[in-house]
Amino acid sequence: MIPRPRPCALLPALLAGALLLAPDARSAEADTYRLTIKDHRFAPAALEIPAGRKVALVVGNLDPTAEEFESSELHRESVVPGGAEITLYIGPLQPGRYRFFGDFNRASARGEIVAK
Ligand SMILES: [Cu+2]
Repeated sequence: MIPRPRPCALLPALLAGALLLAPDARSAEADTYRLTIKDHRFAPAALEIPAGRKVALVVGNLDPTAEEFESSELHRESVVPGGAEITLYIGPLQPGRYRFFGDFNRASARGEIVAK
């Protein structure tokens, strides 16, 4: 049995915040980096981005089922519907590794942002 995806209680507040911030967050200067979800895994599992810069992170979900991109270290939690993609803005980050996972498939969907 696959448990029905259930977003964390925090999600509505985060979504509301994202909507309020959306116009301001669409910075034309942010470079874009991509993550893909397929078979409940993230690719690449380690994504390198420049430290000290805000970047756009496009998360595309090739699976037919929804996934939730979640990272307490990046303070992000967003549902990615099946067959869809979302754009998150992260950074500027200190150099380091920031883990993330798919909250609906925690066993397989894991990765990290490597800021250099
Ligand atoms: Cu979650």
